[in-house]
Amino acid sequence: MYRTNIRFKGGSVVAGTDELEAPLAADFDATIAADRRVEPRDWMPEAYRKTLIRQIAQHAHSEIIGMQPEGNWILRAPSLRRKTILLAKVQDEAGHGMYLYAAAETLGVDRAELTEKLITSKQKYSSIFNYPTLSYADIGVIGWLVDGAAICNQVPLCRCSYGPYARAMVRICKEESFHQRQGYELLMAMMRGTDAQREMVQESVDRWWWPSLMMFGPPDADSPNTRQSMAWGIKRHTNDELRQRFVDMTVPQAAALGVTLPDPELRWNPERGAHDYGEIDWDEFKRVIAGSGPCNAQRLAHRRRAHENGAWVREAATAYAEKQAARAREEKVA
Ligand code: BYC
Repeated sequence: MYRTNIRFKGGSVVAGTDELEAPLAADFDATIAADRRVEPRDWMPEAYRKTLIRQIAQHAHSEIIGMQPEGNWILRAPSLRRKTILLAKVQDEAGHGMYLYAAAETLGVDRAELTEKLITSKQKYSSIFNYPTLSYADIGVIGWLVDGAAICNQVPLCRCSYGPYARAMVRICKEESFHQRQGYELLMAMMRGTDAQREMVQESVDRWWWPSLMMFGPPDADSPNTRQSMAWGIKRHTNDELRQRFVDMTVPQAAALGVTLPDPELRWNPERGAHDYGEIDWDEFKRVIAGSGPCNAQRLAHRRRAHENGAWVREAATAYAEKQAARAREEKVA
């Protein structure tokens, strides 16, 4: 049973709970407290289900929209080897989207419904994919920084309290790690190349660094969902904790690569045992997630077009399924 009228506060049942459902709610609380997984057939509070649908759908949409900036370079990748690598990566992102839509469907929503919400801007996707890919170095930098940020954010989701999401994340994280390494390898090759190639890498890092930090979401003080999502074991760390982990992980990688991260305030703080970094432009983040980033309109128009162009495939698949079902019924009668 998915739906309930039980009212929850901070993960616990409060007055007004239907007496029949109270034991189910207590079971749910016990599952979360013992750090066990909640499965699709288990009872769950409506707010938990809604939070998961929101996050998993947004995650799935990000994977699908995320194919566009990289897809932009498939035809222009400089060698057959680089083209096949990029093709495989973009195809992996499509796969991630499919695992995630399938995980969302276990919560009682339909993928078609989620796609409709994406193309009508009722659901979000990651801010990062609203920036353009202007040079081939962007392909390496997306692998290194964007997939790197994704890994920091997503590895803890392998321990998410909702089973289907956690299991989907295990495979996704393995593939994302591979993506990050291919990005770093691409950048190392460019850094060993000409001055022009090195400049191209630096220029790309300058454009992607701050948007990569924004991927982790608003600062903890302005994150309306974190507290409850952590109480439910959906999120395991706050946005700022993960952002800090990413900065600390990336600084030595940048040094090994020979690029400068575009933040004059970035330095090691021995007292905190972590890097301090400059102020993120949260107005830019708000603009981008509100739909006014550099590529929002283009990304959604492209996705809408692809959906419309795919209508005949959906119709044909539905007709085929109906035909198969009718045939199966006839065989049963005979
Ligand atoms: N972009 O209370 P908060 C990938 C929204 S795919 C847009 O902190 P929450 C890849 C947030 O939704 C990367 N919106 O929220 C693919 C909320 O608005 P709503 C995608 C953002 O959910 C292809 C509001 O701001 N990864 O890596 O607790 C190629 C307040 O935020 C963003 C995931 O989706 C943002 N960056 O925490 C390469 C990971 N940040 O929904 C790579 C799964 C926040 O209330 N998701 N918002 O209207 C998460 O871990 C969490 O949802 C977030 C946000 C940390 C992103």
